[in-house]
Amino acid sequence: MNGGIYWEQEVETINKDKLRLLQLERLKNTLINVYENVEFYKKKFDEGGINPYKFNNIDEIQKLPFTTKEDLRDNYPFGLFAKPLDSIVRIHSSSGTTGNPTVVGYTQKDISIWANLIARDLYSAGVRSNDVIQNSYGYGLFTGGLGIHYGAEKLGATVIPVSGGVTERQIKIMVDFKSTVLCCTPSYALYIAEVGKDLNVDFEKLALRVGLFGAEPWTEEMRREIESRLFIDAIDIYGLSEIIGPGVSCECIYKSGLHVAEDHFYVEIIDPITKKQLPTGSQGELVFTSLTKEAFPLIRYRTRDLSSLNADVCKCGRTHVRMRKPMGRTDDMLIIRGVNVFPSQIEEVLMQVKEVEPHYLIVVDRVNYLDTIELWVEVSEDVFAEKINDLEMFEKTIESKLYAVTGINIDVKLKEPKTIKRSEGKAKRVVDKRKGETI
Ligand code: DLL
Repeated sequence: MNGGIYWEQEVETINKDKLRLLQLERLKNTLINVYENVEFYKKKFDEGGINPYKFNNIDEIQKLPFTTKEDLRDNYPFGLFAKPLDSIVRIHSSSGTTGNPTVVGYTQKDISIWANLIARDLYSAGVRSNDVIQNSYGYGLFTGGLGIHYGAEKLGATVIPVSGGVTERQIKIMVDFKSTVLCCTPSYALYIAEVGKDLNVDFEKLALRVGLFGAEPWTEEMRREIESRLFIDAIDIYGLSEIIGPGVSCECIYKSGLHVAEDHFYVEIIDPITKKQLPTGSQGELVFTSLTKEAFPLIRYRTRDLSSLNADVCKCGRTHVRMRKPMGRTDDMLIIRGVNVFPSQIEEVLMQVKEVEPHYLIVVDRVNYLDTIELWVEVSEDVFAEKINDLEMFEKTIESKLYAVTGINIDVKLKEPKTIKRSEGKAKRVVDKRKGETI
């Protein structure tokens, strides 16, 4: 099965026609599964005049109804499960910000497909069975910890199930156990780098050589920061609990888009307003249909994540479509005095300013009926000591760079080193006081 550059060469390099046939077969089974076992879909299909037994053309997927996060919440906790609880072997859940949490379930077969997908991702990122994987994603209801764990074992690598947090211990383990691979959120990777530096760890001399980072948006600039601080290759891995968890897509060593596991998930990009499918290459909202999931199959799930697709064959030879690094979620978009801005646009600008640290917080408020936006960012220690008098001018310089990219006036507040809260999991980059959020 392995030994070369692919974990499963045949399916990773499958030609498009064969892939479409495979997807159609699997989609047909999925449609019948949801029609027969999930009341919600039976009702939707009947209302829409969809006969799952006669579905014969993959392009007709566009006629199928969407599934949204609200549908999941309305059917909390097990209403969308297509299998009875006695064949479900695992449950995960993600809390989100409002309403009921999202609950997802897996059969034994689902778990084994998921583990294989993660093994495939790790392999494509250059990880092998002789690697030592420090898994610093949180273990528990979050899919990151256990998802990566089972895949790493499937690959035959050595897994250290350290979970997130207790950062000094992370560093000690990394040094003593000679971890070669780090898996965690990109913001936590930066925090690990910072704590390591304070402890005088020379990352260049460590065995660590690659990281698989995901679960939150991160820019190319952030990648460069992580790579240069930890002396590793930083690979992007994407996924969401609703679809499976991590492993929906992942970069290969060429880091030029994330290969979607198209043999298990059918991907579309839609315009979030008109809900129409967009041609390959356009930016829009990612929509996934699971093709092999037994316990929790979803049809046309609207992720709210924004990206675009590239159908060209990658340099690595894999044929599965690649998605661009997600730039954020539709619901992350801030509307400031009528202008739309994404936190990732702000991050991109910020990471190019070498005197500041990659730790920031965006604070949005409304004062006298007018939106205000502040960007809190830490200056690096030497700059803080040296240029304490020039800080105001420095703030103005960053403000004009931000204006050039976003078109809005962002009030930059330089903060003393190590004063902005660090994250051990998903970073919270925005505090929107207009919504009653507090710092
Ligand atoms: O975050 C699964 C995961 C774990 C992915 C570990 C990668 C690594 P949820 O908690 O359900 O699942 O959150 C899913 O996180 O819809 C995106 O908005 C965001 N997200 C996940 N990966 C990326 C990424 C896990 N690589 C939500 N880039 C998704 C940008 C990401 N956003």
